[in-house]
Amino acid sequence: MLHGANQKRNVLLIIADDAGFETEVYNNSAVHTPNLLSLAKRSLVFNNAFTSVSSCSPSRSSILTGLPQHQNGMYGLHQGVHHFNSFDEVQSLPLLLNKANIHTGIIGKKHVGPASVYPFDFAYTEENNSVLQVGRNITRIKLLVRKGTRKQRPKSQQAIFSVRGFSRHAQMWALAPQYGAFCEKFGNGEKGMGGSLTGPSKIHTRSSQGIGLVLEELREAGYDNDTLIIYSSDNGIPFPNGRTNLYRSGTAEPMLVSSPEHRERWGETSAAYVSLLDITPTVLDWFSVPYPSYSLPSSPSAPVHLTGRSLLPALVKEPSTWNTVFASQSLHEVTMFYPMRSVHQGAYHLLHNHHYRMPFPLTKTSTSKNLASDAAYSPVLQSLRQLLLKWQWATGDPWVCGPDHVLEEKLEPHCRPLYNGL
Ligand SMILES: [Ca+2]
Repeated sequence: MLHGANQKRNVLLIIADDAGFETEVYNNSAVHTPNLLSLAKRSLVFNNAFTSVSSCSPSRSSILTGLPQHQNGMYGLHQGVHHFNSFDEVQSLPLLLNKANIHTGIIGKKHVGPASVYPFDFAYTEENNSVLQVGRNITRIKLLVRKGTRKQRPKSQQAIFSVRGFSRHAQMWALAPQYGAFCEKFGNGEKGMGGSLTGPSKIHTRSSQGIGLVLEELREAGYDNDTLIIYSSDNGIPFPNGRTNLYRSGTAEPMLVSSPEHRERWGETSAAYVSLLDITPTVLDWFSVPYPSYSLPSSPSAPVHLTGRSLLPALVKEPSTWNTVFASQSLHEVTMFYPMRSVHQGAYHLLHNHHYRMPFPLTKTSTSKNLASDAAYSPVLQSLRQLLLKWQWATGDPWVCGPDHVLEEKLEPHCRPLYNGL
């Protein structure tokens, strides 16, 4: 996409933590989210948006690199003694924007590393502040946005402000401790467990209030007509069948994209299948920054390229062929190892559990009927398997040969049998 060299453009990326569809934008009448609804009226609202991984740090790294977790290296949660990190050589979105002389900022939950891969010029995150203040205190968030947007910068520079706050899960526990430390009692059938919407709806209403404050700051700073705004979440809601599985309930995300330069479809909905892997290519397209050509040492034979796409064309015309998204999950915390890969194409969803012989306690029910053993769907199954394998090879997936084979990269990458009797 072309634009004049002196034209200023900005991006505001709002990632609500563990958010679902409990908003008026998605026709939930039990919660009051007027500011989000107002943003939706000048956005294209996607009804089939998916995260590529249903876990905080892996998802945030995928959003900020355009690479699935198995390719960027953030296999699990970043914090704590296990400190999962993206590979040192990964060319992330903030890194590419910095190189292009575009000012970047982040407010709220960051939860990715190392710092050298995710450099932000303006950062108020859990790394240097209380996450309660920068991720949940909406007044503090508003003041930080004011500070960031009004900071004097050379005219040639543009800005991306990634407000990644509005953390929800701890609030959920705090507001409803009777559900248990991990909300494991929510909706379990016991009296009082899951009947009330009061606690969760308070959180969504407060998120919407925060978004209203942030957008007001943007207007006050004069960025109203040159800012691309993207609203989404990082993973499924933190309830059973939500976060940490690759079923639709764990991966479907709200997604609003608002561009002042593309008003053709404001207030409309899109049925196109889109992924959080599309955010990096979308922002690069908005700024006309090309993606570099390089390889990662972890997978020298698979040159790094973005498998997502820019969403900007969808803001003008409904895409007719966007019907496929991929997902890849390996770990949440280090002990929660459930390697899965999936491809979702139209009505069909192939979910390949690499450790399918292990117990899988993360989800109690599937919302779909399992057609894998139905001979009538064998051609569909084969086609999806091939599609998924092709994506795994293209993205340098170290798990591509599992569980019965191991990937050997010497000379030509290939799968060698483990002879493990499985
Ligand atoms: Ca999260």
